[in-house]
Amino acid sequence: MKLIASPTSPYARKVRMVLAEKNIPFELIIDIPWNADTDVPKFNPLGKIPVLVLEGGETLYDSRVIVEYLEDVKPWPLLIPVDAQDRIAVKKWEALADGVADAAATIFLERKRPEAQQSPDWIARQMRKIENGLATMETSVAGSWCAGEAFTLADIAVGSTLGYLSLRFPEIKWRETHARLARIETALLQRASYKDTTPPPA
Ligand SMILES: N[C@@H](CCC(=O)N[C@@H](CS)C(=O)NCC(=O)O)C(=O)O
Repeated sequence: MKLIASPTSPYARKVRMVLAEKNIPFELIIDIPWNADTDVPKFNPLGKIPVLVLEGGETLYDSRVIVEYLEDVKPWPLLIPVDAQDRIAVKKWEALADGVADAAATIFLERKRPEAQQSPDWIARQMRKIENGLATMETSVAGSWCAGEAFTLADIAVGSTLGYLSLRFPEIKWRETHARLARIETALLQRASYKDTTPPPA
């Protein structure tokens, strides 16, 4: 299978980490969806990465669908709990982490526009999502890992988003203000799946 991704996308990093944790072989195709010559719309009508291309040519998106698919294909190591309540808790973590990444990516794009066209109110609204999201994550950490004592997709999603914040918003010193999240990231840094998917410096 092939994964179409960019090196900096937190959503693609989430999928790459799941593939690495499950030791599933894949070919990484780097394609930046913002480039004029991108092929991403040929694989995803929404023009977004990540896209997983299966052996028969079928394409899967978005990252949440892809990680569900990978869990089905190779359930071990288990990253999404089987128990319904635990499963929903982990998926909620994923939604929160992805939502913070969405807000961060929105600000990143807004700041690329000519200064006169940028909306400070819009940026402030997105920044509140980041701050509130981080605060909720911090108080929700339930044990050694985000969702309790087991390493799950929750930690992968949170780590991908924290890594993206460090890349694009180094001024948000989340490590200094969110001790539990800092502890989670320190633990993630022990794992090859996280270390090997570190985005290149901005
Ligand atoms: N919800 C999607 C978000 C994917 C996404 O927004 N990817 C960005 C890159 S980080 C993208 O491809 N943007 C291109 C565009 O919006 O046209 C997922 O989880 O896969």
